[in-house]
Amino acid sequence: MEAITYENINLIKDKLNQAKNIAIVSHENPDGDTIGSAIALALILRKLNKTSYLLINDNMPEFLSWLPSANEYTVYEENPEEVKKVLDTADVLIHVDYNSLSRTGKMEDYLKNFNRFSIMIDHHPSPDNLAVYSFSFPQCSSTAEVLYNFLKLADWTNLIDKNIATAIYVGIITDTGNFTFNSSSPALFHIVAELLEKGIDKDKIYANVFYNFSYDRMKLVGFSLSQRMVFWTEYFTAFIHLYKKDLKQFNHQKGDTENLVNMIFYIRGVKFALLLIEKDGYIKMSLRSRGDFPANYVAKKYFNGGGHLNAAGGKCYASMEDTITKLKKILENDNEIKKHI
Ligand SMILES: [Mn+2]
Repeated sequence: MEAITYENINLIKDKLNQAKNIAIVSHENPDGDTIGSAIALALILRKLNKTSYLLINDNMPEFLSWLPSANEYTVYEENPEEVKKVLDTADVLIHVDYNSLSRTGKMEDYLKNFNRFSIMIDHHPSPDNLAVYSFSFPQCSSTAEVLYNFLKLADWTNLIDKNIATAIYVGIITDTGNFTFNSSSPALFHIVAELLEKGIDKDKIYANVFYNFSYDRMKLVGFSLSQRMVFWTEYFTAFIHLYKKDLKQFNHQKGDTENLVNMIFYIRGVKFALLLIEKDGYIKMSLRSRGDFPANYVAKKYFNGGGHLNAAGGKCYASMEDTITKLKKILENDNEIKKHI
């Protein structure tokens, strides 16, 4: 995988210009960044007279479905044959907001066999070698920010219209909790200024994305905070643990637990926050931290995962109770962690 730079951008542009069909893939369990960035890229490429296809493993949550072209995704779980057909005829494959094919769900095997031109646009650390060229910046807030920089490098920002700017903005605000984390670079705000100049309605976008709970979801949040949250003050650590039966009780829909983990930081003094969700045979974990507490270290060393310093994910192949016991032992005993609490 070779990095896309000022030196080779014209070669990349030539490759894209020669292509007819371009497949753009978002990661599974999609968030606003992978969807917003992929849609923005698809719309840019259409302006360059390319046929661009949006592919994904599974359906997107409701809070993103209002985005322009969101309904154009071909969803592998619904229509695997169509996804295969697109990949068979695509001249170029673009991976958006992931750096490991394991993030593409059941599409992984088909993507693995793709042997034509490919690009990865992403901001996660430690990328796999999954494309011919990569545009990868772990220091960026979001893939949406990385994509904007790619468009700038390619001299294509003039193609950004209000819809494209809206999609990019959604990626930025969803990956930064509306500028509450991972978003301190002046460069990011210069980009936001550019997007505002393209005519985005930032308040309406905020409302579409964040004021979008179902009644059931709001009640699940209340239940999680009042019945399923534990604060270990001595470790500056708090977590929410949800059982399958809890999700069922509140008629859980995809995306309903999104951002729940970040609400824990409303508590004064929390440095490390976790969301534990019971799945078949394992506990799915979202780990968040503040300051220099390394959430990714805990995820990687103990919970089969990884991620950014302040935002990571993992899995524990144990019961809820054993997962919680393991977590407590880590906080008690790990010397790297003890430095931070
Ligand atoms: Mn992202």
